[in-house]
Amino acid sequence: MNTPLALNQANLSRLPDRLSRPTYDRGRLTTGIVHVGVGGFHRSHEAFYTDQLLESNGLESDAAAQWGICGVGLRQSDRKMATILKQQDYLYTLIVKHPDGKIETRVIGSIVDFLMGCDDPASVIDRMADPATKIVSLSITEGGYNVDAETGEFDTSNPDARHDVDHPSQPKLVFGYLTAALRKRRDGGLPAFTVQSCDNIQHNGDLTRKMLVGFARLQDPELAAWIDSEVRFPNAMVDRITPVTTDADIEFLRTEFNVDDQWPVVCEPFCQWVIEDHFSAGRPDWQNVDVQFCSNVTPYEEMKLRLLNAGHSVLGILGSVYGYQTINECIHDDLFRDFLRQFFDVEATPVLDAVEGIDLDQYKATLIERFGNPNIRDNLARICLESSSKLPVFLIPTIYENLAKGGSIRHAALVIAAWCYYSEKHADRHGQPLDVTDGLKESLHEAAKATRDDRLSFLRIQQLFGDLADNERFAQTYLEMLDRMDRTPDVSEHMR
Ligand code: CS2
Repeated sequence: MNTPLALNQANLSRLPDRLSRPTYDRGRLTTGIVHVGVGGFHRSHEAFYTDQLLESNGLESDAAAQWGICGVGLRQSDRKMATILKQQDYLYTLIVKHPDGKIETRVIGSIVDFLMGCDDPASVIDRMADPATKIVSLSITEGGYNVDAETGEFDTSNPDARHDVDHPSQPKLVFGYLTAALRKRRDGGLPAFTVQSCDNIQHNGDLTRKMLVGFARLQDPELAAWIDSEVRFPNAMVDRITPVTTDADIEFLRTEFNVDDQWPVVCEPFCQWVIEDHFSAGRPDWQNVDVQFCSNVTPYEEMKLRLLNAGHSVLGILGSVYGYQTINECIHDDLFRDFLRQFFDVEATPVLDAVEGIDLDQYKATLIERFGNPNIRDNLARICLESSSKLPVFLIPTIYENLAKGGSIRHAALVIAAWCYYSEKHADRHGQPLDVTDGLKESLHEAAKATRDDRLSFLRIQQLFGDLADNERFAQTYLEMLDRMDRTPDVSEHMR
């Protein structure tokens, strides 16, 4: 075999024809979008949609060419992405894997630059403040919003937040960057950009506004008021399952296409983005490539968070303790699949608002099909990553609403009891160690260990569960599940 062709701009025209690639002139693109948090998800979603748009309009006008994306990493952990993308002229391959084995591949060209905030904060602030920038979008994970779990306000106890208040030009958190850039824009008489959250959080735009204004107020109340009135924060629901890239994916591109892409992205065919149409300074014509715009995204968000994401967590925790590795493995076990469907039907759906134009039965059936895609092999370790930021958003609201309405809570209670086991043992039921990554790993572990003497200690972690421990019905059901887990950690016994 020939030496693989490095993926970069100069080699684009030498790629095999079977590998789809940008035919638009990337050299004409300017940065209209600055995106903080370039991981797999951004590259399979916003960058994908934007690439589709650029491809579909062929850059016939200068207006179309204004929507290139500049990626931003704020931390050292973004270094690998920065280095690889730069080497590849910001090109990468999207590998879309269908359940029947069909694979579609495309080189995505919408990212045109990348900046590292920890190397040079001014370069990021200046780029955000540049008149060409119209949107700053974020995928910074549920935990990145710096919410004080007790008050729901901006968490001022975070040392990085305190640092940022006193060092406006050397920020560490995204809110420090946004504030510094918006200050420059206001002082320069420029309009504000839109801040577009792409994270799995209910009312992600409203939350971003609250956190950003909350931070800015600590620094400069007048600026905070300007941000509050000038910046638009559209709420949005984002969806595409994007597992972690493996060496086999890199190898696949080498053998299939003789191309050397150091960090391709794998994803499922399904893709959805529903956005409230409020933008401060214009937006790409994403509606031309199937992005949905609406006036109120709440029902879509709720449906996705409480079915898809909660469903992932249900399988993630139970499956990890059972000893499974991937979501599709769980779905191919009838017991797990039926348990998930029951959780959907009996606990999640009864407390969901109807979504106009969506048949929930169909949506749930599609989710089970998507989860079962044997070629996606989404790792349970990815799903369980930072569960302490996820469950309060994905699962706990469903429990509270069922308690208020007298609905079922048994499935959710088992998941929490299994999470307690997982947090104590960091191992599956056979004693095989599990790779647990969670900002609260230590406190979860301590609280889970303490259940030996104080059965409710885990459930009393208030920042996760609120006052669930004081709810008699919930506490009773949870204790029953905990006793069962003590009898045997074989969760399948408790799922029947
Ligand atoms: C997952 C999500 O992280 C998780 O827990 O549920 O990453 C999920 O795959 C995406 O939201 C799908 O759109």
